[in-house]
Amino acid sequence: MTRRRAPTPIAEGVVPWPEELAHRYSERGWWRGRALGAELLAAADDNPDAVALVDGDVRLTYRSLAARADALASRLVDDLGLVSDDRIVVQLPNCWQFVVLTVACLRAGIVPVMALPAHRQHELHHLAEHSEAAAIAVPAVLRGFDHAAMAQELRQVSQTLEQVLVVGDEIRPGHVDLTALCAEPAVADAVRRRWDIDQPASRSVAVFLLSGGTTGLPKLIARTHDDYAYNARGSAELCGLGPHTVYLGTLPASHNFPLACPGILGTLLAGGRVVMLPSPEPERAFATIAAEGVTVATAVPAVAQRWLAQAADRGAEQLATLRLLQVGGARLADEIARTVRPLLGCTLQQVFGMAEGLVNYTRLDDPDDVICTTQGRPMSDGDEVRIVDELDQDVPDGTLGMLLTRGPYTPHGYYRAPEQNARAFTSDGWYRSDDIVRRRPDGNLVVEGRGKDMINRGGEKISAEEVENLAYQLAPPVAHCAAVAMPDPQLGERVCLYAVVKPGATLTLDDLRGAMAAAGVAAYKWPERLEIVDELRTTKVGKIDKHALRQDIAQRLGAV
Ligand code: OOB
Repeated sequence: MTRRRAPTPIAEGVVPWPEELAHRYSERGWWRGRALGAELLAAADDNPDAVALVDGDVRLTYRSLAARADALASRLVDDLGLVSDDRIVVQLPNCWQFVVLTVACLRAGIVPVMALPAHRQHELHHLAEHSEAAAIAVPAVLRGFDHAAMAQELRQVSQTLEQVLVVGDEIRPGHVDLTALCAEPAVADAVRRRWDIDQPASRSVAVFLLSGGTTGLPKLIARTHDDYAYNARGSAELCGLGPHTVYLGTLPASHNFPLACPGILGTLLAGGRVVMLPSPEPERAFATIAAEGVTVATAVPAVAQRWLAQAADRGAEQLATLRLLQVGGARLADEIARTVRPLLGCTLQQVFGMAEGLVNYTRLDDPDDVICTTQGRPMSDGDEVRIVDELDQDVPDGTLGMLLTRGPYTPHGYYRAPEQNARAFTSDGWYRSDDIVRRRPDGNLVVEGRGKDMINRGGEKISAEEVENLAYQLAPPVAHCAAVAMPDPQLGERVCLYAVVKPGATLTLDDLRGAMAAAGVAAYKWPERLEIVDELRTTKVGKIDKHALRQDIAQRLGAV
């Protein structure tokens, strides 16, 4: 018998699906009414001795992963005082502890807030405050940066953060050694039974993902057990994952793509093996693919391009087991898509997804034309997609328009964000992705641009508004400014800031970047070029003409 703990399954600030849709999603079997942790444990029961997780020398069987996750869930609650629906900001690199912690949270109904390793005080402070997090999990030191010290500072200024969990060799007094907390329990049965009985409600929040963002700071997307389990399971089925699958994600694990599309969670639900690697650097990735017999890998276009260059230079012998390379997060150029099979010897799958829900995939048996020139079609029959003009009127197939979507794994609003929700969702719950797409007669979507004011730096989404706000706050010489995407051969886009400075003042790119560094802003958001101008031209309605600025910088760079 399952005891439901949460008095109300939907936490305050979370926008639920209307009951009528929820009913339909359950009836169709997309929502199974089970906690995601229970689904993962069921997969573990089917394959207890199979290796579930590999990280360097660490290899955990499904039995061990399940026991450690349940034990960690108990320790988080009993030793650290966390309770169901508490939030924990998770900022870990791709390591085995990330997976054990995520599964533990899913078992205990503690909600991970999926931060990125590149985030710094500025972003993490906001995430911790907005989610009222009780704990944060960080690496001790990563790429020379002392995350434990940063977490300590965050705790000092936070009203809610109590526990700092650290992965690393040296743990400071007052911090918790997460690796020790992930140890196998002496008696696995007892912890297992505890969390089998005491399960989170399936409609409660399983994880908070971060929106790519067009507003000042990232918004939180509450993904429920029902919806996120379907996201991962449906994607795993579509990609043909099974016990034979060896999965390598090269993006940070907390991103929706490597986490659940089908990613780590989809692979585990299918009984496959997940290989954690902290960096997508080609030499090491290729060696890992060879050593572990990786069959499915995920990359953003910028990483895929580096792998293609490596294969062109040195051959692809090490990729003999690789059957599928998923590429998404930003537009992959058709010419590059066409080189994947010849150079890497595997099938390409284009993935056009969003943390807000909807994920489109090209299918494994699609003709080359579809795989190389489209971004695929929705994962589920329950996904509804509309392509509309400025008046929200549907446009015919083949015509460019904005994508609106609704479905069994696309929530109807951001967490605690009524104002943004009024803009980003229609009154009947469709999410406005603001991507400019066209639908081909065969149903596949082609991403042709975007209406939103965002910079997509190799898959890392940067809100132009956030960069502008930071420039105003941190660089006093700035009178007016506009952040725009400048074209880049490696990353697709980088941040360029146009600025008008106050009379007599000066500003250099180094000043600006230095100020952002000092304020603890994640480095991927720092402008990489500064254009000082006399004025910023405006459109007829008085908005800064960003289209003209984008054209201007492309021209200056000789990209058009
Ligand atoms: C993925 O998720 P987010 O939340 O980081 O970013 C979503 C946005 C989309 O709205 C679109 O603007 C862009 O990223 N995008 C693509 C794309 N995939 C994402 N633009 C063009 N072509 C693509 N293939 O990026 C994400 C989430 C799940 C799976 C895959 C990607």
